[in-house]
Parts: sequence; structure tokens; C-alpha cells
Amino acid sequence: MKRRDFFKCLGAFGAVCLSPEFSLSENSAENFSKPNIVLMHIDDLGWADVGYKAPHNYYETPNIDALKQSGMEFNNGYAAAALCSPTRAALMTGRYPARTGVTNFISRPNVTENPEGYISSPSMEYKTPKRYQFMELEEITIPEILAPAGYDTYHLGKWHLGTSDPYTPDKQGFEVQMMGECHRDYFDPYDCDSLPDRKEGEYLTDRLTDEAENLMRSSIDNGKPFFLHLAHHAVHTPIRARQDYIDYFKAKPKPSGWEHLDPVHAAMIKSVDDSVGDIISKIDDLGIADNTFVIFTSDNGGHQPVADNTPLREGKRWPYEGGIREPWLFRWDGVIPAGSVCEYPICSIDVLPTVCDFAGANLPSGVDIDGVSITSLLKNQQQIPERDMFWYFPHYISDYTGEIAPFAVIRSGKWKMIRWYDSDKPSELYNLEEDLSETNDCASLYPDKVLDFELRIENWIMEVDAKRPLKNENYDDGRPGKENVFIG
Ligand SMILES: [Ca+2]
Repeated sequence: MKRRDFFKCLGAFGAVCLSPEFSLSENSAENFSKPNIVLMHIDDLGWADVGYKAPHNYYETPNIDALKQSGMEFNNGYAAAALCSPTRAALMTGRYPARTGVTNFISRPNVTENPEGYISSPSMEYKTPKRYQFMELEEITIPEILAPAGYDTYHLGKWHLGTSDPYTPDKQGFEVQMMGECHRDYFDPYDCDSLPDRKEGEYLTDRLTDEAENLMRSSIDNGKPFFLHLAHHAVHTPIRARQDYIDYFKAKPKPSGWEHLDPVHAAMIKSVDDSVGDIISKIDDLGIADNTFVIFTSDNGGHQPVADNTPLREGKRWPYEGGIREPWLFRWDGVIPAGSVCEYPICSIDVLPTVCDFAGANLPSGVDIDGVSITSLLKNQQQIPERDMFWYFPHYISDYTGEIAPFAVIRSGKWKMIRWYDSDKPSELYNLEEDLSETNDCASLYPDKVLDFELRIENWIMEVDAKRPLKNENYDDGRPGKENVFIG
């Protein structure tokens, strides 16, 4: 097939990966059965928090922008949930949060059994499942697959899938873990057993990057492939940043209409960008760019009002695009075409199958994996079938942005429907191709489509055996119940 015909063929299936500089290389993924894998996983970084997406020029992310130019961007990329722990469980297992049971954020240490049953109060129309407080050890994680395949496995930074033994990263497959069991402080002293204090006042994002570079070099020196999960605590609250960067952004004029942007948030993003630049430079310096698969993403949407997710609606915790749409970048020199953009919708659940595919590792047997490998898209070789994607939050949560009731979401092609459980909240339907900001609810125009999507959601709930909210026979009236802790 001629190259021109090849791209035409891709276009016919509607999910085009545009690759202006693409040319077939001798360096194909098949030549590297065990590529190094670097997963840069940022906390609370929104889709519009990166320079190449932000509709203003206040944030500065030259290294993230360069990463986009040297690899493939997925413009319709999602987190598996609108908050932290569920997405992280999905990323590590390839499974929807409804399957792992981690559907809400984890907050309590020293819990040895995940709770069964429901919580309720007269103010809740639905009783909601009690929250898991760790990811079950039976779940099979990426490092638990890669370590037996010969990989060094490193977790650095935020874990949020259990804070106490035995639910820490080192018990979930990571040979080395730093900071995974600790609550964060952004400056040394960190008071964390797995990350010894080194230099008072040192910034955590810089320190984790430094440690990651050392670990990568160690693996290369030992002739072993590595899986690095660099999970920065940034840019999660409390917003704390290097003072020199804060001073810089305080002095930087803000564009008209964007006077509310936060200089400390901008400074935190800049440190994340430094980290990306340092990691990519290290990969290049070590001479492993042609054998290293790099992934860059985040766990949920920008936290309002620190972050401004414009043009997306709402942010962290919400089912709208501002809560779940994420930056997704992939780089592998000579394998992934530089400067390419793919419109195929992807999600956190796709990382494990993709990584296994590139590493030549089998998916765990007897486990329901929800994600799909996107290696053929990344290599620009073959399209993969469109599929429905789902989000599921069977809880109430509230903060200053409002009260969020239990919901389920389906994205199917250009359509997205949010199904709320509470009876005073009808389903909302959006055409994301025409209405990225979700301002035009067209559910009333397409009742058949709404019905179809409700059925698909119902079938999916049965398929994954999700814990459902249950009608509360003692429901009185008024406002939903609260789980008012802002972690996640
Ligand atoms: Ca988060």
C-alpha cells in the first residue's frame, strides 16, 4: 500500500492519527522486545494546564510542548475517574474503577479490610457504597507483570492506593518505591521513611526527578530494562512552589481576562515542566531514546479555582470534560511519529494493555481487563475499533463548586451522556465534536439516543458488577449527604 493510500484508509475509519513527519524507520517496536517504560503521571494537572492547550500564555511548559512535538498527542484522552485513587487503580490494573472497587478517593491509613455495605442519611436520595481504603492485593499491576519479564520497577511519588502496610507500592509489585506511603510536604524535610531528607528546602518535584534519573542510569548500567512510574505530587494542593518561580510569575503580566490565574499554580506547573525536560534529556543522554516508551498524563482534571479549565466545563470531581479530560502524550524515537495527533478516545485503562503489548508480556489470565492496546495507533500502522467508554461514581461528594450526586457516564463516538441517579437530575447529552464546553444539553432532542445510552450504561454496570447506589427508603428531602474531605 502506498503511503498516501495508507493515510486515506485511516481517515475512512474516522480516527485519524495525523503525522506530518512520519516516515518508516528501521527502528520499529518489533526490534525492541523490552523497551524501557517511563510513565510520568502528574496529580490534578488539567487538560488546559499545559502550554500547548492553555488558551492564554501565562503558564510556561516548553518541555511538555517539546514532548508533544517529538511524539503523539491523544487529543481525546481521559482519566478513568474525576478524582485521584480510582484513576490510579485503573492505570495500574487496566481495569475500570467499578471493577477494582476503588471508586472514590482513599483517605484512611491502617485499614486492613475494605468496608462492605452502604452509608445513608435521610438527606440522601440514594444509599451509597462505603469507600474502599486501599486497592486489593489480588489486583495485578503493571510492575507485577513486568518484573517477572526482567524489568526493574520503580515507583516515585504519589500512590494513593493505600497508605499503610501491606498496601504500599512495594507490596503491589514495585521493587523500589519512594514517597508512596507518605502524605506530602513539598519541601525537605519530608519526614518520609522511603525518601530520606537530603537538603533542607529542596523542592519535592526536583528531588523526585533527581532520584528518577539515578534509577534510570542504574538500570542501564546493569543492562536491565526498567519501568519508571514517576508520579509527582504536583500540582495537587496545597499549592506550594519554589519561591524563585513564584516571584517570576507574580512579576509576569497576565493576559487580559485572565487576571485570576494563580502564580503559585503556574510555578508548580513550571517545576513539573522542568521535570519533563530533565527526564527527556536524561533519556537522550543515556542513549536510550530509541528504546524508551514515554507516557505523560494526569489523574484527573484541574482543581478549581486554582486551575482554570477553560474551555472545558467544571473540573476535578465532576463528570464534565473539565473533570476527566487529560493531557496524553507518548514518545518513542523512531517508533512513534513525531508531531502527530490522534483523535481516538483513550483512557487510563489502556496503559496496561499497551505497555504489555510493547514489552511482549502476556496480559494476566483470568482477569477482566477493560483497556485496549493502542500500540497500532502509536506506530501509525492500523486503526482499532471504536468502543464505548464509561465512568462511574456511585457516591455523593460536595465542595465549594457544588454538590455532586452519583453518576454514570458513557462516551460513544462524538456523543457523551451523563446519567445522574438523583431523580431531580435528568440525563444530559452532549455532542463533543460541536460542543466541547458542554453548554448545549441536547437530551430532549434525542430521546431515542438517551434511551439507548441508558441501556448501554445499564448493561455495562451488569458486566463489571459495579456496586450500585440503592434507593434510600428513609430519604426525607433536601440536600445530598456529604463526604467533605478534599483529597483525591
Ligand atoms: Ca488527583
